[in-house]
Amino acid sequence: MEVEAVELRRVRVPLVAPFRTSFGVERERDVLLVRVLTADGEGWGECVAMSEPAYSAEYAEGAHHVVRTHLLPRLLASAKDVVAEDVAAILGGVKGHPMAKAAIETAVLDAQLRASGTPLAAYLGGVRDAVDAGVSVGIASSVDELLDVVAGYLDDGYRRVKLKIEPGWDVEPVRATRERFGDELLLQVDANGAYGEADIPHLARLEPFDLLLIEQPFAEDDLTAHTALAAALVTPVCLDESIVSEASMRAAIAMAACDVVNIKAARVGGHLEARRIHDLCAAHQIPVWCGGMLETGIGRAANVALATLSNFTLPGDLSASARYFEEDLTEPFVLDDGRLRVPSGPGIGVQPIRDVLDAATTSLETFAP
Ligand code: OSB
Ligand code: MG
Repeated sequence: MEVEAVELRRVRVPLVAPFRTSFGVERERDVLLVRVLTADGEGWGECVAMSEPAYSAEYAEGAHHVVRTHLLPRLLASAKDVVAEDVAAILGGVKGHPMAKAAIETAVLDAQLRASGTPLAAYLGGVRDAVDAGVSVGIASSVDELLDVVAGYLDDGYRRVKLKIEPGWDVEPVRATRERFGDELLLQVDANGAYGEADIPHLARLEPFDLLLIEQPFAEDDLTAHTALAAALVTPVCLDESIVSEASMRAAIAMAACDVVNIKAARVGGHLEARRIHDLCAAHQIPVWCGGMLETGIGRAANVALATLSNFTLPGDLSASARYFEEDLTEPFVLDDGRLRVPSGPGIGVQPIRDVLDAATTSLETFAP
């Protein structure tokens, strides 16, 4: 496939409500979109890096810079004949920046799959046409407020609830949620690395609440603490930030640092590496689920396609567009009996709505080989 041009577009989309985690508050999404243009058409990728380097080292402005200055020149030097399967190698001279690289790989893959008429889910080897929708619930200002928010999501039909936790907001909100909504609720928590190994006895106080998992309690680079927690608890330990590649997944398995994995394609450099991690986990009987980064419909479509792979056996952080935005950049994803339908069109299977996209755009640059 020949790449004729690449557009970099920044968009700003307000969230319907602030999203508070142990690492900060997000009020809007500042998103970098990559659009690859070829003779046959186009392809889209969403860079999920957030405005601050607080979830991981990447952030929107930095990702924009590294894409413009270091990644696109490499891609465009190979523009005459590029396929998605080669993008990681083409960009490999640049260390790190998986979210920036993933946005480019996805845009190339989308263009390639649109040209061949192949849906992304089919290309990846997906086995379902709808995926269970879970919802990630931010830290609230009171337990009563949290319970109201969770009740609203359960009325919407969400099949699983994840509570964001941090020291001072953990046992009480979890206990209250379990007591109010009962034993049947699929409930899990995510600390985004807010605890230390010394907190293991405290985290053990979550054991009575029958959580599906505890996600990333400790720092990204602290696998040994996760190993210690996994050995101490019955509740499964899940890694998010720590898994940045297939190699880091192998290390986590060798160290018995997790029982479950949250796979985000963007965190590991793209869908191809994400599929290798999925396959490795399947071979080790480690269930996985699809995480999210408050994506617009463009990134959401790509996430939903990934979640169709067979070992994605737990509900993902895959919510309807309305959970995030008043107006999404694409036709909204909606809940259908607590599930999201997998787009059936070629590539990611969704298209930005031109007027909405233009109204949200804060900058636009075009690059040619
Ligand atoms: O840790 O899973 C996370 C959002 C932004 C950054 C990190 C995380 C999250 C979420 C929300 O939990 C997932 C979503 O609904 O997109
Ligand atoms: Mg997480």
